[in-house]
Amino acid sequence: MMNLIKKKGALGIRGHAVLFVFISLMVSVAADSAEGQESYLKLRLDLLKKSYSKLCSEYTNLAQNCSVPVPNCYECPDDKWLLVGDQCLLLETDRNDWLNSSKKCEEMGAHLAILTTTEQHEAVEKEGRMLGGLYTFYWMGLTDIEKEGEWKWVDNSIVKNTHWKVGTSEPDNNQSGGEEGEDCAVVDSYTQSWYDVPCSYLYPRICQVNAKLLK
Ligand SMILES: [Ca+2]
Ligand SMILES: [Ca+2]
Repeated sequence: MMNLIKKKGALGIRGHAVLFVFISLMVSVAADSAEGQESYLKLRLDLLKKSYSKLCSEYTNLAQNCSVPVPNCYECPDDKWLLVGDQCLLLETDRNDWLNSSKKCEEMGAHLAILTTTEQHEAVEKEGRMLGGLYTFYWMGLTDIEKEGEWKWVDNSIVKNTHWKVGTSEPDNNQSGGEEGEDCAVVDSYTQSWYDVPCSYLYPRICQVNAKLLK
């Protein structure tokens, strides 16, 4: 028991150390030149992430001796990815049709995004607004290409909570883009709304992969 208390104390000190590093970071950034800030921030961020991973790992190990529930700690493949819950999302801005977008995600060991939560949509909006650019629509892993009107995610799961654009007839399988209609879905990152569009259109994409559980 004493060992446990000692370990808890040690963790608290480390927590304060991380806070101190964070405050130092903020002060240093204010004093730095604009040119040096980006590389400096990146370096400090890398260090903080390493500290976070280490603390998470230690905390999880410590919690195994206690009866309290502990949130799991996750990490994404690299800094480009957004950690949302236990998933990693990546908004890629080069434009491709749906099939090639799907392949490009697969080449990374990922898949086109399966957006099922409010938290994921909010993360996409935040990142989409930060990226800006001309195209706010991003491919998701959602299609009704096998059977018209039966929308499925790329893992073959049926869509439960939909975010189709409110106040319109989306998904409308509109044929103005071709007789094949609209069998692939995009999310408008700015409004978090879904639209069906022709699969041949060129859009940026969102890839998704399971986050790695830190142990
Ligand atoms: Ca359709
Ligand atoms: Ca449509």
